[in-house]
Amino acid sequence: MQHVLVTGAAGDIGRRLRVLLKGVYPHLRWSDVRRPNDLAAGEDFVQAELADMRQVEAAVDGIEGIVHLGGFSVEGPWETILNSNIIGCYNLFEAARRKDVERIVFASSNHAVGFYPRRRRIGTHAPVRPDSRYGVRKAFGEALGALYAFKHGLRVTSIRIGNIADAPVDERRLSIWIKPDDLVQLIRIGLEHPDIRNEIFFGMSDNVRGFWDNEAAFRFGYRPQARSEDFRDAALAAQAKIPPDRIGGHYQGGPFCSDEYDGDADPSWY
Ligand code: 15L
Repeated sequence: MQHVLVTGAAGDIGRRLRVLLKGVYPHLRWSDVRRPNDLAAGEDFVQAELADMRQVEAAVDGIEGIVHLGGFSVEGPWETILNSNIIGCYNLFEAARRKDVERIVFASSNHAVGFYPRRRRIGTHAPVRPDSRYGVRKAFGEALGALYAFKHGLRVTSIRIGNIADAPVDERRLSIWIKPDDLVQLIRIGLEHPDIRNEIFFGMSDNVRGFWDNEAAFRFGYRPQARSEDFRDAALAAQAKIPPDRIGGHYQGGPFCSDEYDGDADPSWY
């Protein structure tokens, strides 16, 4: 793997990867709708609006592997999700096909399955249960991944990222936290492992409270180095200051589930 494009370069994960992927691949290209303000001289950057197919094609030209972080990274109005995330994600996969890109690592999210209760441990065979329009767009990206893998021969890895941060910041994050270095390990499996066709991994570190069975990632050699439990006391102390949330506290997706919630079911049924 020589030529790698990372979209969403100006976002939080993009900024972290600009440090952590340095020197890992001979040619790294970064892309975003706006130029990161700390771009170093000599860094290859292509400005691209994901909703514009011609700009996306220019960004992927000459690239072998893509890490697709781009798009709106939390819940948002439908028009925003539709343009930058649904149309944008389609453009990215379709441009990759047209330009003979070999691999895509798609940054999916825990919010594609956020409406599973925390007490249930799920694997990647559980049907999606998005908790937001944002979660729906992540499920859509995973579906595109399967289409382009099986119909067009791309090698696709979707990583359902929990919460990337230097440390888990509350009780829910003790279950879903991923240290940036562990995410790099998963990304590298997606870009390099010879047996990838279309895989879904959970993006979490070694978390004893994890909601997910990450068997697929382990099968491909993932060995997370960080343990969320090392931060337990601070995370639980922070949790004690957060007001209780009947719906968000029940489901894996937390506040993404309670936001705009007007269901009338007793959440304990699900
Ligand atoms: C996500 O997918 C978001 O991008 C991030 O901002 C966090 O909210 C994270 O999920 C989370 O669930 O903590």
